[in-house]
Amino acid sequence: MALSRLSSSSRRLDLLTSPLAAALARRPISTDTTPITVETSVPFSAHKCEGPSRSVETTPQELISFFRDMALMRRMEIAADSLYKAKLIRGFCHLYDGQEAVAVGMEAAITKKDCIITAYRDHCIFLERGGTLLEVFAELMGRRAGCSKGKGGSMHFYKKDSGFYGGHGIVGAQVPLGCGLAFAQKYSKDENVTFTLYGDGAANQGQLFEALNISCLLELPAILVCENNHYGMGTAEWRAAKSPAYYKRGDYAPGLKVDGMDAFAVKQACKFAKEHALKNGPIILEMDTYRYHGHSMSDPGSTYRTRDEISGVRQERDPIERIRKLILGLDLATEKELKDMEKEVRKEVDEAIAQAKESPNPDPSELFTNVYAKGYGVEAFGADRKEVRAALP
Ligand SMILES: Cc1ncc(C[n+]2csc(CCOP(=O)(O)OP(=O)(O)O)c2C)c(N)n1
Ligand SMILES: [Mg+2]
Repeated sequence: MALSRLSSSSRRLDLLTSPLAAALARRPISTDTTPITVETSVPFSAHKCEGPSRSVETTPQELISFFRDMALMRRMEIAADSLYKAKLIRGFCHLYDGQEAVAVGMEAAITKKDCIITAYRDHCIFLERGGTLLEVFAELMGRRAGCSKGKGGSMHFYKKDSGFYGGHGIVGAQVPLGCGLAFAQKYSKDENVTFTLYGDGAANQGQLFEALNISCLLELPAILVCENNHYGMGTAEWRAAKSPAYYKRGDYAPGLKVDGMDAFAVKQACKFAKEHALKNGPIILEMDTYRYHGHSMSDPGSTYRTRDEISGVRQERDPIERIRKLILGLDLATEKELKDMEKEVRKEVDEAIAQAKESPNPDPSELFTNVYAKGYGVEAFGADRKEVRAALP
């Protein structure tokens, strides 16, 4: 998605700083599709399948787009944190910084005809599916220009025209829905798949196993993606799961454990999973990832884990820093060029926030629209259920 957003200045990165870069200079990096192979950080662990190769094909164009997309996501989430603290965002708000590689790697392996459905940590998935920063910030601030017209807020982002089905606040509830989307894909023989994202906390719910069972029986193109950030609110995975090896928890369903901080490992795993699911049915991908923020804005995130743990992950496994090192190692851009790109991203975010603030609140007449099925009427009662407060047609 980011390439389409690159401004003309960043499209023409100055590449005349190294021999390889000089050779590449005739082609701007953002359109350079020279094949490059990179290795995943660690091998995949596979359950009931042969995992994919660690060698991943990429291009300078993709490397730069991964860097830029993740930098944009990181900045967007940090800006959301500030807006929340300034009380411009209200209600629930769950941030995704740290987990960005899952969003960009997955998108790089699939098309917009493939579906994605997730829980409440949904801002970055929406962006990667082609949503705009304005739609994000306006929705977060409850403004009309938001992707759900300012009526959904942080947990209810959707983009049906590019296969993004939300944005769900009830833990685990999106899993049977995702399997239903895969059922529709198989029924209409359209050769696409559905990626259903859920957390390590959700991974222990009964509905997941029920949905997986029927999906396996029907050989649906359902890919279950457990984003294992190692905590469900303040509960560490080992306190909630007898076996935290989530990629094996499908028992009869194959699974892969993936370094979810490595966008290329994610891309390789998602490509593999798509091919597998179209031929054989469900597969589980466990993405080993980490959230830097607390669970939600009401959680400082430091009472159930140490500051050393958080800073250790930042230093050793950060998904953006990994890509930065690859770009610098391959001499595709200079440190300054990457810093400039980050500055540009920051400006883009600030501009979107300013625009979102200009957008009005939803009209009061919208209070009951998109809530109840049209034409059935609705009555709303007071808390004591005696006094009828509103009766709509
Ligand atoms: C059915 C249900 N139970 C409890 C909650 C409260 N709740 C919200 S998020 C959450 C933890 C989920 O953790 P995990 O699945 O690991 O996802 P993460 O937040 O780490 O992305 C809980 C218990 C809820 N929203 N829905
Ligand atoms: Mg979790």
